[in-house]
Amino acid sequence: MKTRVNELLGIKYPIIQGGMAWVAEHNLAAAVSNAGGLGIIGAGGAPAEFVREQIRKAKEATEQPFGVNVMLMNPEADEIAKVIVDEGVRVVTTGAGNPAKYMEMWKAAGVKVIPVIASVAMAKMMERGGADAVVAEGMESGGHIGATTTMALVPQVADAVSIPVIAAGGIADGRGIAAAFMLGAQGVQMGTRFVAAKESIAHDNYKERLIKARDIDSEVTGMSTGHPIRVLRNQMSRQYLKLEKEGAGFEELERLTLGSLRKAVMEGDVVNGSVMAGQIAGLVKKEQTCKEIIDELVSETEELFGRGMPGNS
Ligand code: TUI
Repeated sequence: MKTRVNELLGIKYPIIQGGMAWVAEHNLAAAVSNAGGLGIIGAGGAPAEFVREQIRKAKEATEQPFGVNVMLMNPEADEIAKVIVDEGVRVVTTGAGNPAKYMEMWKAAGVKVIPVIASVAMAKMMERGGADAVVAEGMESGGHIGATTTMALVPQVADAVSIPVIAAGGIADGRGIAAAFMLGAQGVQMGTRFVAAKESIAHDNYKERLIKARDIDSEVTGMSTGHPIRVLRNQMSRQYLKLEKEGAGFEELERLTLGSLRKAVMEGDVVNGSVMAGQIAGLVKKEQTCKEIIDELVSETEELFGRGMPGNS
């Protein structure tokens, strides 16, 4: 399972773990990297110094490359961007915005830059700005999403840029990976499946809710505010959608969700918290170690491709 992405990042398999706020901390990132993928520390809304500690802990736990995801709405994004350079992080992914203003600094420091994008226009802009690859993230993903599906987005992005395209959104097994390759991707990024990993610090209630989820349990809140967020349906999402339908303003809706991801991930409040997960949650059936997950993904994908596997030609 070798593509340009393995080479670019110095990893065994072109499988990247999503940079999920609260969930993607150093334990998960190190476990994914030790299993041959690329683990990512999700900075989410965390302060820069907290991110620095996470990076240091991950370095102690793995010799393999790992990355940091910068959620660009974080008020400390500028400081986090510098911490990444200071600490010698090899790979950065970005989400929920345009990372153009950090690109020069990261490139000069030799950091591989992989923006997460949800449109062809953004992918082209990132390539022009010097990105090493892009993650094309479809609206099947959990959390903050764009408007296009993975099936439609990935081939259009693959045609529009010459840097490697990493597919994300709705992928949780070897069939998804094989499909992504067929669409022109050279790697995949997966979040939801890794939330249920043994090494994931997500509360047991969160993991159980995810494992119990059916195909139709996914919902998008915030369509009206310009911040659409995909979650698993619960009391919080119902309340949110009700208020949204009644024409509630941005501020009131923001108040409702303030700290709600933390509440679900850390405290296990899967009733009043935001249980962010992708549409593929229904496919996630059990808790496994990152190594078990990655070994299974690789054998499933290789089974599907046989000797026609990318990189084996
Ligand atoms: O970033 C994500 N997913 C996220 S971030 C997040 S943290 C959060 N928590 C609570 C409320 C709000 C956010 C949870 N999930 N995915 C990557 C992604 N980036 N998807 C879409 C985009 C994106 C959107 C707009 C990328 C670029 C962009 O550009 C806008 C611009 O500046 O032109």
